[in-house]
Amino acid sequence: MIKSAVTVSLVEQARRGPFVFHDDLSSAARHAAEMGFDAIEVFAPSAAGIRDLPLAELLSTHGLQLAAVGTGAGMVIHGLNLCDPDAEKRAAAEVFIRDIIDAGAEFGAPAIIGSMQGRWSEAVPQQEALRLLSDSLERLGDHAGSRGTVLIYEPLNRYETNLCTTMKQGAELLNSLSTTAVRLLADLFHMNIEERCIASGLRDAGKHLGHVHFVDSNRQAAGFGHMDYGPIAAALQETGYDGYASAEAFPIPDSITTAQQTIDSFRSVFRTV
Ligand code: LER
Ligand code: MN
Repeated sequence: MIKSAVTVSLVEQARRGPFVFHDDLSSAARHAAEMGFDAIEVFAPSAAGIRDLPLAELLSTHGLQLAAVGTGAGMVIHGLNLCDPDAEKRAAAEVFIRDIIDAGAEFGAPAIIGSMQGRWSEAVPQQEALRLLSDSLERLGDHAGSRGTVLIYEPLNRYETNLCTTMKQGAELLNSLSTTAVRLLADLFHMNIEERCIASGLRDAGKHLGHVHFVDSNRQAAGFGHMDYGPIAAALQETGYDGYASAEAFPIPDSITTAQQTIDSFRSVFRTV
């Protein structure tokens, strides 16, 4: 059965980012639990930032799981990514992600690589960048596997990466790896921009699917845009997906309204099929 989650950002530099709750983990966890979410997804400044949180206590008090941890702070705070022309910066990006894999694994949660994948450029042409990304996914995937978890790779829309923008490209990339511990993240906002058909894109991801960012066409809460969720729920059910549908949406008009709208939509989309 698909489970519900809601995002919480603790990164000052991502204050305007698409996260439902910002800054206050304790209040976010309380609201998430009161509304009936199964889990929270945490976007923290670093691995140390995750370990400094009273996460174990909050999860236990509120009966929540940790759905996933983001790694994008490496990009937004330190400007790191896996396709940087500078080998030292690429290595630092990998260390940053590996540490977050370890911190998440302590709670059974996978880490997500989204913006940290970077992009190809004149300095690092397409084939070279894809090779760098594959090599990092091999190493980091194996590392996640050794910690009893998986690594989640997120294709992004064309304005945020030029590496993999569709689920088909993501699935091909994962098929080319020898590690079996990398999964795809289907973010419905990115898919709405890039896929010919969102349901077909989810079928392209198929067995590789490991996480879903549940959001509407305009990055607002599910139900506040023009996404057609019927075919999406049917495709997810067809692929046997039983991971999280995690709300990664702007807090418009505010966090609580966005979270409540999301859980209402989650119930009508996933609890009636
Ligand atoms: C990360 O999950 C993502 O989807 C990015 O577009 C957010 O900035
Ligand atoms: Mn996303």
